[in-house]
Amino acid sequence: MERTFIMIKPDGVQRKLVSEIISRFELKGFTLLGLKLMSVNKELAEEHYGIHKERPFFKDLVQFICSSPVVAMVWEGEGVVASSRKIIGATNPLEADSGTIRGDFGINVGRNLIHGSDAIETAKGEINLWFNEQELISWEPTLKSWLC
Ligand code: FUP
Repeated sequence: MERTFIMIKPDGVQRKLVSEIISRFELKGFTLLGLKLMSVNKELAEEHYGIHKERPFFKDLVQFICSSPVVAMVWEGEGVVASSRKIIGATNPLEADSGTIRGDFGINVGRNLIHGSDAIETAKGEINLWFNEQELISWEPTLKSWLC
């Protein structure tokens, strides 16, 4: 089953949006496999955003991600990678549609609240980077009627 890595960034945690954000993934029907509040060190932030290391915003981005706690999560479900990107909205919150997390709560591209993997392969790498196996629980709802 498809999985994705989602991180609520320091601005999302500081603005008390954790429950709001989690509920959007839950209500869509995805399954939470792993969740932790954590401080991010420079090494992890640089690795996670390695693809952007030549970009002018890289240093600020890494500093920001390390500045206060984030909530790291793994969600599972059919089409969860692409669907999460829709739930999250465009990178620039001013361009993100209303109804998306960034569109509803954000203004600044550097403070866009949340990260979600952009492809299935990327998700695999990010999940391995942020979680070890013991931190993830594979489970299926047994009360299927809840989903009907
Ligand atoms: P996304 O996949 O939507 O998170 O966007 P990107 O991978 O393109 O960008 C990663 C992060 O870099 C964004 F979440 C915020 C930051 N960023 C900036 O600070 N300035 C920019 O111009 C572009 C991205």
